[in-house]
Amino acid sequence: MTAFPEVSKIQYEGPDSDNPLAFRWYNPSEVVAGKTMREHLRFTVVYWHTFRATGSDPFGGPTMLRGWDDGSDSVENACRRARVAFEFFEKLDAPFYAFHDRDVAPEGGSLAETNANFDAVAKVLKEEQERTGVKLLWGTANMFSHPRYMHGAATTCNLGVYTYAAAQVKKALEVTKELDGVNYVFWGGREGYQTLLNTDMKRELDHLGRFFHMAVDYAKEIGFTGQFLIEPKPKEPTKHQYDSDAAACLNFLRSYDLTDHFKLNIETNHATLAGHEMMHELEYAGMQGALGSIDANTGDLLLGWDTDQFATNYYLTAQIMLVLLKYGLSPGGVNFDAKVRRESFQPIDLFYAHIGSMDAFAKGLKIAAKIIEEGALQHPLQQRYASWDSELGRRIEAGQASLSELADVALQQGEPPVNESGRQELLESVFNRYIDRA
Ligand code: XUL
Ligand code: CO
Repeated sequence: MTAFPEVSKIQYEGPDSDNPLAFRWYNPSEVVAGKTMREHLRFTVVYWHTFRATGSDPFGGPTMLRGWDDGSDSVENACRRARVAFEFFEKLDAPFYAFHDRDVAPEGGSLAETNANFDAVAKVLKEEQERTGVKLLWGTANMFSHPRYMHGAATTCNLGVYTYAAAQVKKALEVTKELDGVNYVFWGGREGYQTLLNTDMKRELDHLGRFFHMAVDYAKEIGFTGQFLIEPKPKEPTKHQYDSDAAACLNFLRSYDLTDHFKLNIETNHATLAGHEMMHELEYAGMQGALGSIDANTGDLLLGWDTDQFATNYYLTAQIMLVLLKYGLSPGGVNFDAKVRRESFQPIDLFYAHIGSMDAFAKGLKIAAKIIEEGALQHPLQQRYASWDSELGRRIEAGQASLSELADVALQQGEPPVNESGRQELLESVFNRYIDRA
């Protein structure tokens, strides 16, 4: 059986190629900044958008043509879909994939039946991983779609639901381990609130902290050594998501003594919903040693919600790769948490979308590597802070100076010397020059 008969394995053909089923920039074995592109980028296909999105929206039904999927909730359909997914990963030459428990296997009539369904599909996933060499970047539990989670999962007011969520994460951890998952993600879709009139925020956050500790303990118990990740997002579905941005997540992790066990999975569209640039979120996580992985997508600033589009803008991908080269990404990956538009309903569009974004990230990597190699931004940055490289600057940074001492210096020096220009416009042009050249 082949679901994509018109596609053979996507090859690198170089920037001059007009073939939409070839890479123009992503050349997996090409070495950039000391590593191959494959090692740097660790491209990952998401199961939920690519194999479960139907194209339906609040105004209309499904549009996607997916001939291999009979639309049923049977385990048989789920297994067939899994094999198609691996044909796709293989032809795209994507080294990783990621899933929620409920993307890959259907819920059954009871929790025990649901777990059995998950095991049955996991068996196929394992077989396909072994056949193709494609690996699981991360697993996660969907604790937001089912109505039982309407008040939250790990922050619910309902103990029975909390218990159910715990069982779901336990199982998802077991399956992620069984499939050698490199990470395990928590995105708290329903972990937030709509109004404080009915919400005990402190109690909910305490429960969330306990929940994460139990997950960490259980991972240890079963020997799962993958990295735990939290994915920040500020709003949608709830008005106030607890994990609203990188700073909120890190503050939470620190408050509940979890920083040793968790890093962050930063998503572009979530960053912009939080009113930040992706680069800000990456730098904030990176500077604290907490940059784990990225969900690579983009929003539409004119729409302003979580549109999960494929990123094709070199300016964005180069900015992202600048930070990833600085802090590194492994054990994470460039995970395409992105979906084709409702109008892009043909299976071939899945290839066009991924190829386009893989190329954009590969080009971004080359731009960023050149900027770093030539110190194009580093030298102006060093110069800008040069006054701090003095004896006094060093003493302040080392915590050896006092306000009185600084006041004495200020009295002697008089009006501080005028600083150099910030040169933002010049630096933006420098950035563009590298986009042209890479
Ligand atoms: C939701 C989102 C999720 C997470 C995994 O906005 O990004 O798909 O990536 O639960
Ligand atoms: Co995401």
